[in-house]
Order: sequence, then structure tokens, then C-alpha cells
Amino acid sequence: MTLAVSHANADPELISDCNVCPTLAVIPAGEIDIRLPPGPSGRGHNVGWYRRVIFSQPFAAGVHEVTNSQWQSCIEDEGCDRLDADTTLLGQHPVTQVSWKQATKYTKWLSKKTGYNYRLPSNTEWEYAARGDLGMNRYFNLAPESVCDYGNVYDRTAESELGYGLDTLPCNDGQITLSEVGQFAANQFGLYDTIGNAYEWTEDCPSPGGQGRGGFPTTGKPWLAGDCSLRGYRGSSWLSNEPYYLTESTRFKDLTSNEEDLGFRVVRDLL
Ligand SMILES: [Ca+2]
Repeated sequence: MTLAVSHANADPELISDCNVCPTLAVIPAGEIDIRLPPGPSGRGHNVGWYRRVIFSQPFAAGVHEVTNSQWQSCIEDEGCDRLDADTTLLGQHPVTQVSWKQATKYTKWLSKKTGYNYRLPSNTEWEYAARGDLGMNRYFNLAPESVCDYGNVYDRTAESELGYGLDTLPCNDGQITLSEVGQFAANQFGLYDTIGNAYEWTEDCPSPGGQGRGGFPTTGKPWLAGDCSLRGYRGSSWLSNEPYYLTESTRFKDLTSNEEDLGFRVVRDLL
């Protein structure tokens, strides 16, 4: 099944805790079905067991991925590391080349600054907030031709300019490489760029059992047992094309990785 572009929430409840803090949208309590993660040997992107996850409390999530400008504020306040990328440039681009360790330092800085509990989302929180009212499969069940309405992916624009010879999503998003945040349609909860532009770190460690054996709690909490030198990442990037197969390595990375198309979005508890 594919879905047409849905309408964004016209009036999300927004929160801003300081003038350099990321703007947050309130994600209401609710429940969704989420597929169990693939094991090391992988599986097709649209098959496999799934589980109902219940979010009994609302929480808040960044409307955008954290930007270079926001990261730079954290550096200047001595809360964050300088990165390999120069975050004084391209202020409205998502911060990338940032490791999981560095990203969690940013959330701790925000928590200290505001008095609220900022953190990375669990895998299930990420998927619930990012999916909105769309579907379970990769690119949230959107028809391949519609993915460019929601985000910056490896599209016809990128292939015509870069010529990497990758499979190309059959649409035009107008962006060749990483772009500024918020250039595409928001989802039901008012979040932007949950498809494309940069992947996003999450809190979870990989479940030792892999596919079919647990994988994540049904409460919205992160899975924090097993090899926690690996951490989750979700979403897609400006280099993403049509998926065929997901493996554990496409869902978890070493927590020191700092890749050019991997950033993050914060969440915070409301209570
Ligand atoms: Ca693109």
C-alpha cells in the first residue's frame, strides 16, 4: 500500500526553552506497530514481525534536526566539542560528522542550561514521532514518486549533477547534497526532514537476539542491554535511494562514528 502526501498538523504545540535551543513539538500519547530490527544477516525492508508499542505519556521532539548554528552555540558555551566540520558555516544545515558521544554531550548541555531532561530519542520514540500518520515501511509507505515531497534524498537532481550511478528515487527534490533544514513538508506532528537529508542517532543498543527475539521494549523506552558500543540511527539521508534489504549494520553504528550524513534530533520529557 502506498499513501499520498498527508497534511501536516496545522497547529502543533511548540516549545522553546531558550533562544538558542531547538524548537520542540509536543508528540501526543499513542501507539503504533513497529517492525523488529533485522539481524546481522538482514531481511527485506518491508517484511518481518512487528510489535505494538504504547506511548502512555506525551513527549517533545525537535521540529528540526540540530543545526550547525545550534551546535556552535553549545561550543561557545563550552558544552560541546569542535567537530571535523566547521559549524560556523552553513548555520541552517543539520550538524553532521558528529558522533553519538558528542551528540549526547549536546543533550546534557541543554538539560543543564534549561533544567529539563533533554536526550536522544529511543528507536521507538524516533519512529513514532517521525512516521506521524504515515505507514510502517521504509519511507513510511510513501510512493517512490512522492518521497521528494517530504525530504532530500538521492533523487534525479542529485544523480544528474553528481552522477554517482546509484539507484535514484524517481522524483526531484531540487537538492544535490545536504540542504538546510525545513525545506520540505512537515509530518502530522509538525516535524521536518524525518525522511532524507541526514540520518539521526538514537539511544538504543542492538538487541542481542536480533530479528524475532525482542528487539525493543513495548513502552517506548530504549533497549540498553548487550553491546552498547553500537548505537541506533534511523531515517535516511541525501544519499538514500530505494531500499531492498536492511541489515543490522544499516540500523546501528559504532558510537564514535562521525559520518557526513549522520546527525541527530533531540527529545525531551514533558513531566
Ligand atoms: Ca536530493
